[in-house]
This record gives sequence, structure tokens and C-alpha cells, in this order.
Amino acid sequence: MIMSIKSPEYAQRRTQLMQQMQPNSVAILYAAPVVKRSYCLDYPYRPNSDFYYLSGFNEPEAVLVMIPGRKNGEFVVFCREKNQAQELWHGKRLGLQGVMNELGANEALPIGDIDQILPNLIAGKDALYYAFADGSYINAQINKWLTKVKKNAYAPTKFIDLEDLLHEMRVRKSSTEIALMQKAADISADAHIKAMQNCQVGMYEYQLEAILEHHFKQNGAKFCAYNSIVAAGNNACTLHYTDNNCVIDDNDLILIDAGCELDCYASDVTRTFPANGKFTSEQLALYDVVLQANLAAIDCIKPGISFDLPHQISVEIITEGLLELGILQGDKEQLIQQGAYKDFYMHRVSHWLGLDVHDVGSYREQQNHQNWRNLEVAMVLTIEPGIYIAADNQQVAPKWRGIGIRIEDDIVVTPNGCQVLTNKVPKDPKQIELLMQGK
Ligand SMILES: [Mn+2]
Repeated sequence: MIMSIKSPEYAQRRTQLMQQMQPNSVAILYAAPVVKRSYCLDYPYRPNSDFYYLSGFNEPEAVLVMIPGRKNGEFVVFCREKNQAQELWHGKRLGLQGVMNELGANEALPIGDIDQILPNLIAGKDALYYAFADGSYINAQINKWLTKVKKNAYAPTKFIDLEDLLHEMRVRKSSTEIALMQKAADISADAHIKAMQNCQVGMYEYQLEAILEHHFKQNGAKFCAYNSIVAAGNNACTLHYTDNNCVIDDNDLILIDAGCELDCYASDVTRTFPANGKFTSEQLALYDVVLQANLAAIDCIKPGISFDLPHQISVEIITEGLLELGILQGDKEQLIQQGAYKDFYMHRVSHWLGLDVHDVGSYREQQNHQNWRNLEVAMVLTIEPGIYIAADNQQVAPKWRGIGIRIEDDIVVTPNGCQVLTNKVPKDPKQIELLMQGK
């Protein structure tokens, strides 16, 4: 269930990009570098998301060049050549011929020749697109090529951030991407179910983590989309807790925020459940507030609403809930105005989801950056309200302390509303208790 490297969708994306580029321009995009982990060893390779989005190519030491209107072909790729010795140690490479055949490059050239050949491809162009965020290495490369071009030709004088165009394209997902994300969400949902079913008081958090990640890999998801958070008791109040090395106590709630990455597409799922299979009344009271916020925020999602609306709804429900439980005191509207909820709910309810877990793309209108943008069909976002009351919070009654709750789902905007990709894993407290009791 991965997208074939030969999928015509990659070429369609390149065409869509080139149609938006200025006349007489060229775009250059580098593959992600290999990153060293220690001494002789590297981190597992993960392609740059933009690079993968345009090519499906997952080798390092490669450069995509897109030149709209070029007679000899618009898509040129620099890549590693075939090399028997290197491939014996490190695995197969596509090589020049493979890049032509599989990737559909019009021309494939050895990466070692880029400094000689690339200046010819940018000579006489008006504008050069590249990813500004790629930083010092690409800046140095570009300066080197420009210096070379200027010796005997006209060099581009206009430099445009390639990410602006690409990231806007990535905000709306194709049906292939949505199908992939559904698959990733299904694997993650099943992993969360397994964690609930196999949780035992006295286990270490990392043992639950192992259950989740075993399921990811067992189902073809090689990587986690982000470092798994398995937080028992007060650890759940650390928003990005990843130590996962504590023993799970009897009355702990466990917050698991973990999702697999499938073919580079992320899922992002959080569930919170009682270690011993039964919520205490305090845990349940707070849980219900978060669940109502999650459900109401999802319920409002449809094309045309502001990206900010689900957040405002979650703020209102959480403030109201904290008021009812006596954790906040005062006038609801005033408390919302003052942001009193931020002591307990300090993050926003949503982010984009896609090739990156906090996916790229603006949250604001292009015309007016003051305004939140409106949701459109095929956008994918998370909904993840939470309440966190740390053990050392002296402002609230002791019975509420040491409880952290978040409930997070992945949502696709559809023409009539939305579709929840992560519905498979229960979030109703009764259903969670029944599941944990083996029913
Ligand atoms: Mn998230």
C-alpha cells in the first residue's frame, strides 16, 4: 500500500508546480543529506518531504531540476551512479538509467558532475527557485554556480522560495494521499487498541511503547511519524514527554500520543486511558470535558469554516468544564478573554497533517496574513484538545493534580463535512473500559 515510484501523480505535481513558475525560470531541489548518528553510523534515511512529494525518490545525494518549457525535457535529475562495491555494502541504487526509467526523468546525470553541468541549466534564466530553508550548503552551491555563469552569460537575478509554491500545493491532499493516510491511521489505531488491551499496572511505559511500535513495523510502517509519547500519571502533563521510562501505577491515567509513518505519510493519534481499566470519578470528570471538546470541534469541521473555529469551540467547552468542576472561578466570557484556560490547556487544538506530522502550509489567508484561512475540501488536520493539571499545581484542589488528558484524531475535510481517519480506536470512556476488560 505504498505509492509506486512510477505513479503518474509525481509528474502531475511537477507539472502543477511548473505551471505556477515565472516564465524563463528554473527550480532546484536537493535531497535530504544523510545524517550521522555516531562514529561510523548514520540515522535511517528519510527523504526530504518536498523532494519526495515531487519524485517518490528516496535516495540521498540527488538533485531535482525543473525547467518549464525546456526543449530537451523539463525534468533533469542528478543522482548517484550505479556502483557495485557501494551497492554490495549499502544496498541498491536506481542509477542513471533507473532514474530515467522509473522516475521519468528526461535526463539523468551523475551527481559528481553537478558543478560542471548545472551552471549551463541556469544560464540565461531570469529567476531561480530553491528552498531557502535548506540553508548554507545550497546557498554556497548557488553562489558558486552563479559566479561561474556570470563569466560568460546572463545569470538569474531573481530568487524565489520554492517552499511557498510547494507547501501550498501540499495543503490539499489527493485521493491517493488520503487513502495512504487512512491506512497509516488504521495501523496506528490498531496499535493504540493493542496498548489498551495489554496494559498492566506495574509495567514500564517503554513496554507499552514496544507494543505500539511492534504493531507499526509488523504492518509495514517502518518508522514512527514522531517520537512516541507514553506518559503515565503526572508525566502526561509534560506535553512532549518521550523518556517513557517510568513504572505505571495503579491509579495512573496513561496518555499515549503515537502514530506511524507509512510511505512518508504521518498519522498522529492520542488516547488517554486508566492503567487499571477503570476511570476514577475525578479522571472521568476531566476526561468528559476533553471528550466533549474533541467531539464538538470535529463536529464543526466543513469547507468554508475558519481554521480557528474548532480551537475557539474547544476553548469554550474546556473553560466551561473547568468552571463547572470548580477548577476555574469567575465569569466564562471573561475567563476566555483573559486566557485563563491556558494554565490547563496551553496548546492549540489543531495542526495540518501530511508528509510531515506538523505539516507545512500556511494557516493564514494569502491576501491578509492577519486572518485565519478557511478550510477546504481535502485538507487534513488534527483535532487534539487537552487538559493538564501538574502534580505541583497548588492552585487547584489536590484531587485534580497529576492528571493529563489529550484526545487526538486525524480529520479530512470532505464536501459535506469531514471524515475522521482515526475513529477505529475508541475514545468513549465506557468503550475504553469494556475494551480493557476484554469485552
Ligand atoms: Mn498532533
